[in-house]
Amino acid sequence: MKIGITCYPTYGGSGVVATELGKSLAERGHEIHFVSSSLPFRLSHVAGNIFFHEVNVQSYPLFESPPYTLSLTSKMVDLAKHAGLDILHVHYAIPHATSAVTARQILASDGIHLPVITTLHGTDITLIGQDPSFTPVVEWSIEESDGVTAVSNYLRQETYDHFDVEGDIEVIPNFIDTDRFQRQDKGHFKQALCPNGEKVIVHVSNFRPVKNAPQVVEIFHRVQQDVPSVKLLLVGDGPDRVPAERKAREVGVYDDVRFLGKQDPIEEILSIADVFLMPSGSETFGLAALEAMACSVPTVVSEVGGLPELVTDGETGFLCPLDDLEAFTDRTRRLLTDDDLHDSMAQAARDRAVNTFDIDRVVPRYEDYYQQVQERTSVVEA
Ligand code: GMT
Repeated sequence: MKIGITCYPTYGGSGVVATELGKSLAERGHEIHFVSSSLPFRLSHVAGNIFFHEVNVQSYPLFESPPYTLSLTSKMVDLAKHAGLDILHVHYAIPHATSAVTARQILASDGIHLPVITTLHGTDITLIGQDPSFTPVVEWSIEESDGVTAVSNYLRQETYDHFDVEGDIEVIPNFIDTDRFQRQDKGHFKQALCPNGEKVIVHVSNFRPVKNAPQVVEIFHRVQQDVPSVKLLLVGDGPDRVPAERKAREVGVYDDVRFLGKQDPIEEILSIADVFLMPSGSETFGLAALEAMACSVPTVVSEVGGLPELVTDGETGFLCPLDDLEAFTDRTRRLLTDDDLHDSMAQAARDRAVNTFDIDRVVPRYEDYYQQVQERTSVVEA
C-alpha cells in the first residue's frame, strides 16, 4: 500500500507512535510518505520506501500567524495526486484530521478517492479539543474520517462522552519495539552517574503541566528521607523544567537530580533505572511508561485515564491515586528497598510489554484496519 502519514514532528507521544508505525510499515513492504512541518524527530534514517514531504507554511503580512492547516491540506492534495496514495493516516485530530478530510473532498472533486484514517491520541480529545473554539470542527473531522482509532478504551469513551460522535472507534493501543527497548548492560553509564552504586529513579516527559514534573521532585525528596542512596534522572524538556529545577533547589535535593534534557537513546537511560515515575494528571495511554516496562523497569503511575489499561497494579508496577504523593512515595520506597518485589515486577513489566504491546503484534492491526477501511469505502463508492 502507499500510505500517507501526518503527525507532529516534535518530541511527543503521538509523533513517536506515528513515526515508529511508518518505519515498521515500511519494513513490512509498504511505501510510506510522511507529511509534516519538519522531519519527525524519530525519523533519523530515510529508507528507499520512506519519503518525507515538508509542509511549507507561508507567512504574509496580513496573516497574524501562518495558516498551517491550509498549507497542510494543499500538501496532502498534491501528494495524493502525485504519489497515488491508497490511504492517508493522520495522528492527532487538531488540525490534522481537519486538513485530511478537506483534502479528501478536494480530491473527490477531481475524481480521486482517498480514504482518511484519524488516530486520536490525547489532549486533542481530553483537553484542547473540548475548547468551544475547536469542538465543532473536531466533531466534524472525526465523523467525516473514514476510520477512527483511539489509543485506549478510555480515550474511545472520552470521545463519545464529550463529542457528538456516533461512528465506530477502533481501539489500537500504542506499541513498542521490544528488541530496541530492552535492558542493556550500561555499567559505565551507571558508574558515571551513580559512583556509589545509588539506586535510580527516572522520569521522561515533555514537561508540560499535565506531567506534574515538580511532583516527581517532591516524591523523590520524600523517598530520600528513608532511602538516602538514590538519584533522580529527569529526561525531556518543556515548560515545567524550570519549576522542577526550582523545586529541587527549594527542597535541597538539587545535587542528586540530573536534568538530562531531550534524549533519543531513552532505552540506554532506562537500562540503569530502578523505578519509573509518572504522576501525570491525565494520560490517555502513557507511552513513556511502556518504554520503561519494556526495559524491565517497574512503573509508579497515577491511576488516571488509560494508565490502568497499561499498568497492572501490584504486578507490573503501582497505580496511585492522583496527587497522593504519600502513596507515590510509599510504593517507590518499597520498590527501592525490597529486591524480590522489584525483580518480580521488573520481569512482569517486561513480559507485559512483550506479550501485549510488541510492535509485531500491534502494527498488523493497523494493516488490517487499513484494509477494512479501504474495502468499506470502495463498496460505498461502488
Ligand atoms: O495529547 C497530547 O497531549 C499529546 C500526545 C503527544 O503527542 O505527546 O500525547 C498523548 O499521546 C500519546 C501517544 O498516543 C500517549 O501515550 C499519551 O498518554 C498522550 N498524552 C496525554 O494524554 C496527556
